[in-house]
Amino acid sequence: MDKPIRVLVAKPGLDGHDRGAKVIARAFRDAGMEVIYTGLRQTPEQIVETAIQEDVEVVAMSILSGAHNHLFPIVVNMLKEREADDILVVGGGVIPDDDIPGLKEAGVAEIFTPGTPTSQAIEFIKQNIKR
Ligand code: B12
Repeated sequence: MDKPIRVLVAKPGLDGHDRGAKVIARAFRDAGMEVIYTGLRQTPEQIVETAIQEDVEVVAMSILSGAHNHLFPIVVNMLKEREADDILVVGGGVIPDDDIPGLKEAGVAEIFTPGTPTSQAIEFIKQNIKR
């Protein structure tokens, strides 16, 4: 049997919007993934360090604060610097459609906005992790 997919659900930024992160963490767990949730108010440095220490295959970031154009590229670039860019980075939260192409260009594999069924994110991860 395939080993379970290890995912870090991460909540960067100073805001307290953690419902989406918790919903997504539960959905990933129910789908058989091993999920580590960082908790609120993590810096990009903390997220990257945890991702490497925990040997995850996916970093799944939830951002509702409006700081997505700032935070996603920092995490993607730090993973590159640490030679951990085999980790798939996906994201979700309140992110305007117009910002999504730029985030993908910056290295975020996919963005899941409010109303998207969690099954879509699960399927995307299964299809796109690098094994
Ligand atoms: C509930 C809520 C709050 C609650 C948060 C409670 C909590 N513990 O989470 C409270 C009342 C605390 C709050 C406060 C504030 N909020 Co508020 N809040 C909301 C609201 C109404 C709903 C968010 C929510 O919980 N949705 C339910 C969850 C389940 O959905 P979700 O997070 O979107 O997640 C889904 C998807 O997006 C996706 N997803 C999310 N993350 C991820 C990650 C991955 C990897 C994947 C795959 C998918 C995924 O999957 C989830 C399930 O479908 C939104 C507006 C909105 N309609 O979204 C505003 C909103 C996010 N808040 C906003 C603001 C401005 C604030 C305040 C700054 C207001 C103020 N002036 O005080 C404060 C900040 C306080 C603080 N210190 O954080 C703004 C943000 C603006 C922006 N982004 O530009 C919003 C968008 C409202 C608005 N339209 O202006 N808020």
